[in-house]
Amino acid sequence: MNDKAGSVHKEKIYGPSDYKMDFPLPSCPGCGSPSACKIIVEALEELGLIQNSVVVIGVGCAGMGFFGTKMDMAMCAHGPSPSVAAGIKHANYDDVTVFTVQGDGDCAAIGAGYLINSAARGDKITIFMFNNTNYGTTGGQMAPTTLLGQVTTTTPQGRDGMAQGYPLHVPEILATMKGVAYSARGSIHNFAHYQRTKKYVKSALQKQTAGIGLSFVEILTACPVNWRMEPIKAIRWIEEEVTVEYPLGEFKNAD
Ligand SMILES: Cc1ncc(C[n+]2csc(CCOP(=O)(O)OP(=O)(O)O)c2C)c(N)n1
Ligand code: SF4
Repeated sequence: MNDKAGSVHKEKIYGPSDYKMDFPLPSCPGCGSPSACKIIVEALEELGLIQNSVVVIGVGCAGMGFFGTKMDMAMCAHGPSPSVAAGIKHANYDDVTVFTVQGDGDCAAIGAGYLINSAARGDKITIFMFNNTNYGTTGGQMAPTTLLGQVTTTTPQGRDGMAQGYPLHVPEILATMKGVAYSARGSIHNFAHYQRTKKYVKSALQKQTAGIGLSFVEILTACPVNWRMEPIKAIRWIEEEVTVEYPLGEFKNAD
């Protein structure tokens, strides 16, 4: 880009990746999950960690972007990804960067026990939870993260706190735990947030390298199909509604 003084300012935003394959992803149009996976791949490449990383994905849409990479991967049952990741980390201790990519249902509902105990142990792993406010893969049922008033296939009248409980704020909860070194929530609904979230992802991975404790990043992602919205409207909905319930930022950054 030419600035007014006529000098040329070029900043590399991102380039082709050695780790991405030309692979047709099974995600729906406008889905946020592949972009969130891409942030993680970019962060690993920029930190020089990707050659020695293992991704652990649960069952769901969230981690499917990693099928389009050449990375070492373990896919495990719905819920226990943190325990599988901790096992891989213990077996290869300092040498490998191990992280999970989980949906909000996987991580915060069926996997909540695994998550909390991994955090309590201070496992030296990183957990990425994609919050699309519903169970995407199985047709849009209510998740712990579903907004109050949000219509899902299991809350056709909208989620009612008195009847179905209240939205769960996972990084805020984890930030209170001693075993957790880093906890943040980012979004990718515009480019500024994409870049900010990439910083959170990098900070989380660096905490693991430093061996300080468990690191966690929630990433808000769009699920236009189950939200019954056009992709552009889904992006606006994240800005106007989802970030109100789920504020963005770092909740813990321990040395
Ligand atoms: C033990 C077990 N229970 C239930 C399922 C069915 N199941 C597959 S994916 C899924 C929901 C996934 O939702 P989420 O974790 O939020 O991820 P998303 O698809 O939205 O990324 C469920 C319930 C399963 N595969 N295994
Ligand atoms: S169902 Fe939702 S989360 Fe799953 S691929 Fe489609 S848009 Fe993405």
